[in-house]
Amino acid sequence: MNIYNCWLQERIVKNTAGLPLEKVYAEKGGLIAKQAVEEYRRGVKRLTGITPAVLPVKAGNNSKIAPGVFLGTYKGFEKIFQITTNSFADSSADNFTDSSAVSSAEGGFYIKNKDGNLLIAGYDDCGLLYGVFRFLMQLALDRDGPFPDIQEEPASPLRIINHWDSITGLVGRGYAGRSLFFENNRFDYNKERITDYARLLASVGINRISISNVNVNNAEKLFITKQYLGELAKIAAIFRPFGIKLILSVSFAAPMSVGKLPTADPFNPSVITWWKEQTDLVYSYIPDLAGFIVKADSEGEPGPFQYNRTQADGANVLARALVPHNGTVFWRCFVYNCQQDWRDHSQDRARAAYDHFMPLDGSFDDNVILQIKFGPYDFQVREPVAPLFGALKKTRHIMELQITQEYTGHQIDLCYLPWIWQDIIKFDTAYGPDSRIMDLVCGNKDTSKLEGFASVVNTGRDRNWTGHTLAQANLFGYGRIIWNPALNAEEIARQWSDLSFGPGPAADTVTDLLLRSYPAFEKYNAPFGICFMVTPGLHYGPNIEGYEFDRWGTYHRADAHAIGIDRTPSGTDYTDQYAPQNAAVFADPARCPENVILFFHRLRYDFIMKNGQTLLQNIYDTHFEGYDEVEAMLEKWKSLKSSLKEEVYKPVLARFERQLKNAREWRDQVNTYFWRKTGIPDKRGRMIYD
Ligand code: GCV
Repeated sequence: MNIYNCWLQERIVKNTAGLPLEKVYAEKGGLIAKQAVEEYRRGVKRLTGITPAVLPVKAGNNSKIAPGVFLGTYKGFEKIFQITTNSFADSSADNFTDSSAVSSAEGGFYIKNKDGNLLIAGYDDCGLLYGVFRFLMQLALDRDGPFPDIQEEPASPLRIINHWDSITGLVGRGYAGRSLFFENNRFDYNKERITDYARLLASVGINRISISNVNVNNAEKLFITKQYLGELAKIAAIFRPFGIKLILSVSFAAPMSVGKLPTADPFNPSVITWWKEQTDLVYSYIPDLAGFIVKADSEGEPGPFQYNRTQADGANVLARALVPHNGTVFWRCFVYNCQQDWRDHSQDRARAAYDHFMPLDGSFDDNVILQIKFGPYDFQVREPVAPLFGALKKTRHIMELQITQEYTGHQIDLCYLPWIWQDIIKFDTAYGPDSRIMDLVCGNKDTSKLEGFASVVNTGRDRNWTGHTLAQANLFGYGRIIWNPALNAEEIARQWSDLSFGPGPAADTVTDLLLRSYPAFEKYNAPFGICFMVTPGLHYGPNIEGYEFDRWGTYHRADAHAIGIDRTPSGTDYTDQYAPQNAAVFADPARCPENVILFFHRLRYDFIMKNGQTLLQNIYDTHFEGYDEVEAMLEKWKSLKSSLKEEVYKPVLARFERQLKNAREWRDQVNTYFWRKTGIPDKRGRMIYD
């Protein structure tokens, strides 16, 4: 494994299917189609050593020419090979109007064996690019036997990466070195590396990217001005051939901070005009910009509340400025009171997103997309799925995930996230039939307004991109699972390990480690969905009462007898934000899924759980087990010493060693905390410190 190449390793494979790889016949196409041909050429060279000759596809009969791989479009191949693509959605079904909305047929492709040739066809140029990457993935997996026919369409039209990078070079919640794009208060990047990054992202289907933080600081506020737009246009140009469009983070108060107006009130005529003119300027530099992302009225970022306007009023003023350019506003729903008084039990932060946004369903313009964190809090190791999903009927929206491991181990601890994403994606919102998140995202866009996913990414300037080399699996897994939510975490782990290490015993071991990592992490972390027992600010390592008397609204309120917040109708009634069937399940401790039981209930420590043990005993047991599992994972990694290069083996070993220390702190601090509170010992007499 070469740590830089991630899942696009150079490795000679067998081509047992005997594919005619040497000749590639390419239909004439635009920028992205040309990139697809280039990716074919590079990829085949990387996997076989062959440099394919690129030849044009001729109209009419191609049967007399030497067999080869044909790259083109459904339309083109319909004529040349009489292949009908009825099974694919018709382009006329695309009734969206803005550049960020795409019908799921867009990006679709097929790979088909035909008379000794291999055809790779895209519904559009992006589809061709994805088809080429899918073909290369299949080739790299090096399976025996004939090359399979493959046909795919992305489940999620929007597949977004958000960076939280700052122009200083610092990456917000970044654990893989400095920013790929910025350093020292300016744009500073290696063009070749950004091209490689675009390739990696496109190879797993990413089609949108924002490169700077949603907390828009002073210099980044000026990104929408002439001072920086030229630089941004250059970045957009690197991503463009890979089918990835830029999204720009903007500040709601830009009319004041940038435009020097006395107000940012969305109803003020000069504010409306300012946004229009500024947006026109932005698009004169980047005509295919996907739009703006906005964090408003959240954690100190300005927003419409300041002017007694709603979130819809705020979003719509930007949306209207974007309409002439087919742009979209990605408006985040992370709106909550971060100045709460811990003494006040009447407020419940978990309710905030639904309380703010549900009454506005239908008030947002068509080119506004709400970006909603997957859970009601903030990317915790385990949270229920946020109740806005399934409930929103008239407002376009996407789900926000976090690949960067803010609360899941800082890319020091191994924590394979597709494990939790598959649970989220399979969650049934219980609004009628076919109402799992995966059904909603794949569903008819007239009835389901869930259009995809955005995720805060885990990459930086570290040579291996992700700090922990095995955390590459999370970036890969994000792309794969949102492309096809029917894939399970196990298949994805296996694919990533085989592609990265080459199929074989090392890949088997790595797959096993990935799959064990999330359950182990969850066990030694905050128990049963209680959330926020982390070190404040840093968010690594335990601090059981770190947020308990603070302003952030994330309390567990443990005393000598019980822990948790009652979020049922007898408490804050958060459960009522769910569809009735789910509300009933969550409100009933006997039926509530145990991995989130402490999110919904205040329970006594002697509450008996499904395994017949008390809650307290389960807390003790999971924390001992979590630590033991990390110990076993470390040993397993050591077994790979002789089969891996040092640059792969050693840094991961060092991380496992740190993870073990972290798991020990979690185990002992959590267990001691509850032992001190309750005075009830561990039934099995294991060591709990006083
Ligand atoms: C960009 C959490 C993080 C912040 C982040 C915020 C957000 O609170 O700790 O760093 O800020 O989420 O999603 O806006």
